[in-house]
Amino acid sequence: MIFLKISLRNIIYMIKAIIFQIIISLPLFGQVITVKYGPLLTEKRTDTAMEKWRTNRFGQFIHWGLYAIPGGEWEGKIYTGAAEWLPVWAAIPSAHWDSLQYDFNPSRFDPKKWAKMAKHMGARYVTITTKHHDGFCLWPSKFTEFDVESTPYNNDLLRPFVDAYTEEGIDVYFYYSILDWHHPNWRKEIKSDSDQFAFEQFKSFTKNQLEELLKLYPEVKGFWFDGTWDQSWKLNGQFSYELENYLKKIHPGLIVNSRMRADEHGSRHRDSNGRLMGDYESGYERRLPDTGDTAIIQVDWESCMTIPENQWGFHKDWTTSHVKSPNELIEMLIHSVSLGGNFLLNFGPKADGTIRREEKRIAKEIGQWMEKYGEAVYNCGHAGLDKQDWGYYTKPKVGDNIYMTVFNIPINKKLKIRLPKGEQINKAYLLDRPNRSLEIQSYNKEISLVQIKTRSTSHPFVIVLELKRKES
Ligand code: LM5
Repeated sequence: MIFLKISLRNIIYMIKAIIFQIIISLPLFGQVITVKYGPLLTEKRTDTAMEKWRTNRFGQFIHWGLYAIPGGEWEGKIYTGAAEWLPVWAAIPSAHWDSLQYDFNPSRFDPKKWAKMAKHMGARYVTITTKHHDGFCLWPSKFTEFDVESTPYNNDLLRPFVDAYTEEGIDVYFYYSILDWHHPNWRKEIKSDSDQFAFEQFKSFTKNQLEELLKLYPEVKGFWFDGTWDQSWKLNGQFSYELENYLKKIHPGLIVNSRMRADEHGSRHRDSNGRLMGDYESGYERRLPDTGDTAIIQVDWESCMTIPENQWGFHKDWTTSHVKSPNELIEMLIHSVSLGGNFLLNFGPKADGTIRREEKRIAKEIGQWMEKYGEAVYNCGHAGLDKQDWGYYTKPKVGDNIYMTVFNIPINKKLKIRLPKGEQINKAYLLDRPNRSLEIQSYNKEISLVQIKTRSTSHPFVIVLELKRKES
């Protein structure tokens, strides 16, 4: 008995000691680390260029390059991994892969058609791969021969592309991968002085190309950097800081994603103190923040999404994964907007310059929806209300209305709303039927119910909610 008592006491003592240890070490977690090469700016940007980025909300991503030629197939074998990573999946030597440039001849490339399609889809910006991991450049670059100029096409693709989209009023952004499987001086890791020397050359090459892009296409609104996860780049936090600073100096208003940056301690996206670097968080690749993660609204962010599970560049076989439906994609768009983010939907054009039938159909269906309900997307953000199971709230930057985009119609046709204290519903109506008010029921002090009639379940729809302060 005595033995048991002592050991129980000992256990309690040990637990107390552990708790004490945790408590005294807590300030350590909150300790501020000195960071010299962190964010250029610690607040959200408030300039007009960034405001425009925020109002756009819906963008088109385009992955186009040599990988569109094999389209995921090499020597008779289909590789189900991402088409733009094919040289890795099929272990293709760089020289062999690079020779694809002699087959690159997109004779049916008509950027005006692309731009019209994007416009009809409702995209307000476009982000195109100027250089992906394989190093092939879609523009005629002075700094490499591995570019569109050295293909049978022998023409600048980017100039007519920028013109066509600009003509449609769509903002143009450039995707640029730092990582480079082609360049002799690129290094994944710095292991020796000679690696260090090579990488210094590579850094100049990178800076030169970016400067060249800004000079050739001054309309561009920003860069979407990728391929920055390797040790070599993480060791160069100061360089990425200075590069961001420099690019913004020579091109005022330039918008840069968080993926570009590391601080001098190698911390990426966010510095060692958790502060966002770059102008918006771009870590949401093929995923979205949870609907409950409302803390994300403190920063600008964007999610980029593929239509199949994981294909960015053109892949000829779309049967090996779930291909998202227009409604699923619309839901992801609204989900993003409801948390104050942008949604960048990817397209992978074919090697001949045309867009595959499935993507055209999806773009068209999303466009028909956007035509009707885009009001709930553009210039909208988080509404500050608790999410309910029927769908998502979004709120425009100007005005007091709130939009409810309904994806799931409850069996009782009553849409539950939990209002903040002191608020009540003034009116609710369908966005496409503004003259007919919907019936509101009060369930209790906080919860109201919007009664809807039968409505086709084939497409999500939008209800406008007008709130007013309760008279006290
Ligand atoms: C992302 C993060 C760490 C390792 C691998 C990946 C996969 N993603 C990519 O390499 C490229 N980013 C996408 C936007 C697309 O370009 C894809 O190829």
